[in-house]
Amino acid sequence: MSTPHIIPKAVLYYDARSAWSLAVLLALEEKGYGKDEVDLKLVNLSKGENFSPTFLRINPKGTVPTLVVPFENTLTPDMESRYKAITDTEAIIAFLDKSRSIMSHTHTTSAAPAPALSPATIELSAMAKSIIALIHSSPASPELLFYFNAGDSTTLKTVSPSVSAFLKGRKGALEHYLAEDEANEIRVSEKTKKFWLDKKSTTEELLASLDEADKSEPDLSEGGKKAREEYFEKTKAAWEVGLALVLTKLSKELVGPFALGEQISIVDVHLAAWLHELVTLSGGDTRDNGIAAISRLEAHVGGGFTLAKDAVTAVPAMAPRSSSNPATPATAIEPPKPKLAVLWDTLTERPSWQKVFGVRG
Ligand SMILES: N[C@@H](CCC(=O)N[C@@H](CS)C(=O)NCC(=O)O)C(=O)O
Repeated sequence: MSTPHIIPKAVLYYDARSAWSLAVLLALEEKGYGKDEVDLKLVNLSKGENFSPTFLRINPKGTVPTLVVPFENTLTPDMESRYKAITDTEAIIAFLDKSRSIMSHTHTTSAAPAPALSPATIELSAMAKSIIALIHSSPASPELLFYFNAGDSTTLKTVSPSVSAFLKGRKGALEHYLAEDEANEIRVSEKTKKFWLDKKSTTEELLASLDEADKSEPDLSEGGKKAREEYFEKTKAAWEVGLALVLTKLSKELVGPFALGEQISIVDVHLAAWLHELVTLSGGDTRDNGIAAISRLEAHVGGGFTLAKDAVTAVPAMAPRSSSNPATPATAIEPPKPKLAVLWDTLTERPSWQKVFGVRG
């Protein structure tokens, strides 16, 4: 009797509050992966689970998303490691794109189509690389924009509880791991210990900048006043300076209606997750239409920031029937919109968006 051939599954470590994790979930949907192909494992960042010794053995950077994939043709017991971890969103999405195609015989029950999401020409590939690099650059970081997301005291009161709770959860976890190490309950390398100490000090710095965030201006101590001013300055630098430049550059690079033109590509799954996060941080909603979502984002960036309204879309409108025009719909030109508004409307219509972010109402 032959032993059943068990093929190990890929494992995606993710957090549903992490923008880049959601980009990978969108990619899984767009590529038509079945539930039997990838196991999803939650790593709760707000509880510092990404710093656990177990997770750091998988990804020493302690970041999600992380995709652990079995090596091909290495299902022999003598292999030291039969898995490899892909720890970068761009590489994970590229891997998922290549691993499921019409030609591939994967162990799947999914009959969904497997469209190629990577651009086919050199020119489009270069454009894809450039946009992906732009939205993964430091000034575009969803984490930075989450940490520094209030330019006045009223907004600070609203946003600081969730930011503080997140940071306190991380700090607690780091202290716990460091204490376990101190008590010799766990054995970790000097490198890991240093990693924890560095993360703890940056977390504490961020927490200090939110010190007294719940107090009204007149009740602040001198230190509290200074910390608040600095926090507002950092928010301004992040949104009004850094992100504004990224958004302006991005909207010049977009083709429309998708990032690279008429067809969805890998760029769009990165963009969808990133844009969704920015609009959410700006107080917008998944159910907003493109113009509403992007207007919220523009207002939240501050300093009178606006994007060029350079996307002209034609909507079909029924023209009166006549002998020269039997039934052909005429087209009406809508007022020009920012390209990002068109992209938002295009992405929110997709089943992948609705599955990952919730159905549009
Ligand atoms: N360059 C990495 C960044 C991933 C990343 O920073 N992920 C965030 C969540 S969106 C994270 O895991 N942060 C945890 C931490 O830095 O402690 C990528 O593109 O995959």
